[in-house]
Amino acid sequence: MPDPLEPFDPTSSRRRFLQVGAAGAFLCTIGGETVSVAKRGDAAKADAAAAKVARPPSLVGRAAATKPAAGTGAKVEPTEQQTYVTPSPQPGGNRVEYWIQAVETKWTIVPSKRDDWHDVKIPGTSTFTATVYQQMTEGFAAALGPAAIPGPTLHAEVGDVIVVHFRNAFKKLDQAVTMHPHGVKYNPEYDGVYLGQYTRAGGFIEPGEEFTYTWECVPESVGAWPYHDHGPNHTLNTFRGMFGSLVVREKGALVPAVEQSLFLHQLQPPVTGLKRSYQCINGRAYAGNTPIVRARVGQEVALHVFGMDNNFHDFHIHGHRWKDSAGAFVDTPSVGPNETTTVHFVEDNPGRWLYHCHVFSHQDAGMAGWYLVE
Ligand SMILES: [Cu+2]
Repeated sequence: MPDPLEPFDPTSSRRRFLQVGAAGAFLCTIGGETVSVAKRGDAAKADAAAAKVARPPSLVGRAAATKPAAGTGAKVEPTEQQTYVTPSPQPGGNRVEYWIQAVETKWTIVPSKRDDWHDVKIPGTSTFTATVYQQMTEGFAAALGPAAIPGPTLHAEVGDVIVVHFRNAFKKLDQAVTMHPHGVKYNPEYDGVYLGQYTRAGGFIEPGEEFTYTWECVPESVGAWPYHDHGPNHTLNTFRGMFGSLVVREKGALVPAVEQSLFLHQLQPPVTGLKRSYQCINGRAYAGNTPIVRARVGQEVALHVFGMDNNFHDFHIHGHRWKDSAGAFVDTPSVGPNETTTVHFVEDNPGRWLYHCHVFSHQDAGMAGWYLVE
C-alpha cells in the first residue's frame, strides 16, 4: 500500500497512480450512465451526469404528493396503480418532527493541521465542498444546527412516527437528492430512493423542492441506524457527507448519559479534489479534530459506530471492553458499509484513552480520536 501521508500525484509514477487511484475509485451508475470516479476532479463528471437525469415520468402529478397532510392519514398522490397511506403514531406515540435540508458546504477535514496522537503536523489544505444534511427550525425558518458531517441525529421511541420535512437547498449542484432511512418502517412513497421509471414521490427531490417523509418506529426499529442520500447520485453524495443517524429506543427507555454517533469513512481525492486521502471519523481526521468523547466513572456510555464507505472497519477503545449482541465480550468489533455496532458499557476506567479503527492503514491516516474519562 502507498504511504497514506504521501500526497496524491497521478503524474509521479504509474504504479502509485494505480495503487492510490484504485484505492479511491468507484463507479457511479447515474440515470443509466456509468461514470468512473477514479481520480481527482472526477466528481464533476458524476455531478454533470446527475444534472441530466430527467424527472421520472412516474412523478407526473407529483405536486400534490410532495405535501401530504402528514399524520392525518391522508392519501398521497398515487404514482403507480397502488396508493399508500401516510402512517400515524401508535396509541401513546408521538409525531417527532424534523426540518432538514440538503446543502453544499465548505468543510475542513483537519482544522488544527495537527495529529495530537502522534504529535505531528498535518500540512496542506484539507478543505473541500461537502454535501450534507442540516437541521433547521420549523418551516425552514433558520438553521438549528450546523451544515456538518454527519447530519443531525434523529431520536424517537417505539410507537412514534418520525416526520422529516426535507428540502433540497443545493445552490450550485443541479441534481435530485433524497433521505433514505435504515431501521424504521416505511411504505414505498417514503423509501427515499431513486428507481428510474419506478421512482415514487420521495425518491427524486430537485433543488428548491420539499418533501415530507413519514417513517414508523416499530419494535424491530430499536437501535441506531444510518440515513443517507439515495437519489440518482447517491454514492458520490454519500461519500462526500450526506449521511446521519437515527436512534430508536423502547418506549420510556432512559437515554445513556454519554451517547455519540461515530461514522468511520474515508474522504478520497476523486471525491474531494484534494491531493491526498483522509481516513475520517465524522468528517474529520486525526486526534484533536475527530470527536472528543468525554465521560465520568459510573456513567452509562453508548457509542453508535457506523461504517460509511466501501471498507470494513474495526472499532477499538483502549482500556475498555463490552458485550456484543451475542453476549460475548469484545473490544474490537468490525462494521461494514452501512452497518452499525453499538459500544455499550458503564464507565469504570478513568484516564486519557485512544479510540480508533484498527485497520492499520486507517488508524495511521486519521481514523482515531480521544476518549477522556474523569
Ligand atoms: Cu477503518
